[in-house]
Amino acid sequence: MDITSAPPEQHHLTRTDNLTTLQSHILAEEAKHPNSIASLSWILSAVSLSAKVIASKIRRARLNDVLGSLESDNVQGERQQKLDVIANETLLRCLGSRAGVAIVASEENEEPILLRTETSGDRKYTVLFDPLDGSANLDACGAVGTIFSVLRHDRRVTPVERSILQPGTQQVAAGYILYGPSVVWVLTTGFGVDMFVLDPAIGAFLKVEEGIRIPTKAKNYSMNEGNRKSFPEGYQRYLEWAQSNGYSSRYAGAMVADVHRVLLKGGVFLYPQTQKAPKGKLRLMYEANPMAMIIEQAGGKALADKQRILEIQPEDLHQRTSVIIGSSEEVEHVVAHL
Ligand code: AHM
Ligand code: MG
Repeated sequence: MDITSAPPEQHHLTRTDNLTTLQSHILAEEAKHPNSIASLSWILSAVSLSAKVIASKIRRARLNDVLGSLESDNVQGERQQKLDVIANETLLRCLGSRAGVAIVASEENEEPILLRTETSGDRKYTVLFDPLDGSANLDACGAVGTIFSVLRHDRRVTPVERSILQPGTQQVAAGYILYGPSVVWVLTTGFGVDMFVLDPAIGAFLKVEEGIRIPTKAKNYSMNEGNRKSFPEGYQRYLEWAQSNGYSSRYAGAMVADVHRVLLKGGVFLYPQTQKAPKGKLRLMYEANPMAMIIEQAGGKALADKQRILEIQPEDLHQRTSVIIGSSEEVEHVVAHL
């Protein structure tokens, strides 16, 4: 959009022509939450700051020699990339200073970090995140992302760690940042889904689309077919059916990139149970739940086999789940074969 090039009489500014930063959008969203206070805005602004820092570190990763893995595994038993640790620390440092954050929990930390307790009348939140999803793509300059979920902190629940274990329906906000050819932020606070792109020239996320609706159908599926032989039979039947019906396969190997494509173009993203990951590979609380909230808010569906992901009662912070996320008709096609 170049509002300087057209002569004034040709300007017909509509609402989406206006320049809206993420910051001003967040403030407007907060006003829609009757019981929220400014702390939610401050939390989202901390995530925004983290995203800018992480984006710039990723861009310079090869130059600064921070590609490749460390000699350590994370709590999931997965080899950590150097940038996993850098992204995690960035989020912890940015969120740590915000008074509205009671607890942070990350894929990279076994235990949640208790920052401060709530005093009465002072609402606080728990922020969960996967700091760098799909980080195995980094060495090959592939897309990666950050996924986050915000829950209300209920100080009446003890022990405090248990207060985190809320179903996805309780999320106050959820989103992801995709570090691809451009840096894209997709956000919901429960009133639809909006999209922002980082303008590196001014260092701000600008709104490019609001009220995104996922196409109801599209002949695309996104899954790691290398695992096909160890999928439960229903998923194997679905693949047979899709391949006999002219479906295309698209798989980036980073959930953020794959779900983003499904959100904009339609289709279905799947990660079923496999022999190696009998409960599924993806984490419920900071991968599946935020993505499920976004896709549902955009009019799609998000299931774990036949159960709605957002209704699963978590028993463990790092619990895994199978995932079927996408266009409502495409999710139904999968379920019909289970
Ligand atoms: P990560 O959070 O450790 O990066 O793992 C999650 C990633 C997802 O982004 C992606 O969908 C999936 O793992 C890819 O797994 P696979 O290599 O088994 O296809
Ligand atoms: Mg991940």
